[in-house]
Amino acid sequence: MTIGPLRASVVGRDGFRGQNDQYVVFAPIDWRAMAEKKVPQLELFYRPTCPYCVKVLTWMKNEGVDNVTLYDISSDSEAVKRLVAEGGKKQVPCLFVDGQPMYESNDIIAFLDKLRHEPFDDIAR
Ligand SMILES: N[C@@H](CCC(=O)N[C@@H](CS)C(=O)NCC(=O)O)C(=O)O
Repeated sequence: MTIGPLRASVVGRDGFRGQNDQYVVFAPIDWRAMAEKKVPQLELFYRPTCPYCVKVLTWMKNEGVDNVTLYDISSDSEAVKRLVAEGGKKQVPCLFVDGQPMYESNDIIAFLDKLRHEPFDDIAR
């Protein structure tokens, strides 16, 4: 299918820029769905004195990862309640990914690292 003439400035992975500014499309691209899938809600429960938490937070700072909402459970009793109720235990660090708990610091770092390079739905959790 060829749509044109269109002055396409963005070329997606399912199409390419054809001649005379035509945009050749192989399949409709649901950009909104793709964008929504790529941005899960990220919440990190931590304690400032926990070395595993410091490891995750330091990695995030060094890598410029700033799309995670932070909850310090040493000063936020509501966060503790939520961590235990929804996560199942009080251990930190814990990353909630769209409400799903992930507890191991190495897993959290690996997940956040992968999320920067791949669409959310492509990541095996
Ligand atoms: N293997 C875990 C260890 C996490 C851990 O031991 N966290 C401690 C704090 S440093 C904890 O939350 N312990 C349970 C508790 O304090 O109730 C990781 O790497 O994330």
